[in-house]
Amino acid sequence: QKHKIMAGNRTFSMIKPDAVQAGNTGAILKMIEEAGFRISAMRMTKLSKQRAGQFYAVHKERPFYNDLCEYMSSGHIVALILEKENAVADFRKLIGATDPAKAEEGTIRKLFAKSIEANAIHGSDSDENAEIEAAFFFSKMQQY
Ligand code: RTP
Ligand code: MG
Repeated sequence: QKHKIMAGNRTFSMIKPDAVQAGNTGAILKMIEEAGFRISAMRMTKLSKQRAGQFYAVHKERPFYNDLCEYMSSGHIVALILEKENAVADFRKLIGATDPAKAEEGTIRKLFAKSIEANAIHGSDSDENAEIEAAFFFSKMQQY
């Protein structure tokens, strides 16, 4: 059904190749739903290295950029649009720190990440980026 999408009430996420490969997709989706997020769009796909590079273009000058693009195109990913009040901040809290060694107990990265790079899941870092990233994977018609 159609309903109003309000800025600030949604985020974009991606279950990354290490987590999909390890068979943790279902467990991660369960944690996301139990934390009160509604899945409003979901798609399993695979990124080419070039497309991974576009998604993470903000990091193109960073030393880890090439490795990151190789890794993000190494297998299937699951793209998600998630709805909840205060979605961006609450979701970053649910996934935990980038480096799983620094992630809090009970966070998705603490439970499922393999390393600072293969860290199981992505979460948008601002409302603006959530909209840009959602549009990267889903047409407007797929966003409800
Ligand atoms: P994300 O964008 O994927 O949600 O992760 P994040 O905000 O927590 O971390 P960010 O700084 O945006 O980095 C993006 C992704 O790059 C990989 N990374 N590798 N080898 C390294 O030192 C390193 N640092 C970051 C991770 O996959 C990270 O999530
Ligand atoms: Mg980031």
